[in-house]
Amino acid sequence: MNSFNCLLIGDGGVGKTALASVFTQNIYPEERIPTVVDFMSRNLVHNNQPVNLTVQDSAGQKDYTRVRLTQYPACNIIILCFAVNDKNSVENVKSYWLPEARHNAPSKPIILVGTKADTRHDSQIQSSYLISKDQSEQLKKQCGACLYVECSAKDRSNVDLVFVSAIKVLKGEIVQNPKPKLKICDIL
Ligand SMILES: Nc1nc2c(ncn2[C@@H]2O[C@H](COP(=O)(O)OP(=O)(O)O)[C@@H](O)[C@H]2O)c(=O)[nH]1
Ligand SMILES: [Mg+2]
Repeated sequence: MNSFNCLLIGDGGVGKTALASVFTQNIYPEERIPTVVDFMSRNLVHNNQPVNLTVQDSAGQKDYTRVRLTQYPACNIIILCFAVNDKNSVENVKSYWLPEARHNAPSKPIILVGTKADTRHDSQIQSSYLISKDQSEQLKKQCGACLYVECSAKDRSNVDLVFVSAIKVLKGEIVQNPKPKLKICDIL
């Protein structure tokens, strides 16, 4: 069986744990459960072949950087998350997460994920900020990410797409973006 390991990174509160939990257990945690390190796994069938995908959840807080850095070597692919309604989390993609990922896993593929996509249409939540589709595509190019996927753990939209896309990238079914448009020295 093919076994792959993906690492979720991104600011605390963007919904990494909710994404991993919905994908592996179909449970959406309403409350934030602070994570340090967690592993979840799911078996699925891809192109008629069984695949085991381990999802490494990580702590977004900078206090846990040392713990998080130990998680990079085991992963095959990085899922870099921001929340579509959280400008800080978007800015931190370039200023913090991409440099950390590129330093600790220089050649591993990255999928850029915009979480909480439900906030685009939820009239109960008045988001003062929402990243535009153009801005997120631009960010994808700047990160050298192979894909941008927007999802919502809350309404379960595109959750499987995030992880199936990771499997497709790892199996060579999606061509990786050869070079990031921004060099690390431009980002720092
Ligand atoms: N509206 C919305 N809220 C979400 C979504 N995913 C997570 N949240 C909420 O955002 C908060 C932080 O989620 P969590 O998964 O703990 O974030 P993490 O710190 O990145 O692991 C929690 O209150 C979740 O219920 C989502 O898809 N949509
Ligand atoms: Mg968490």
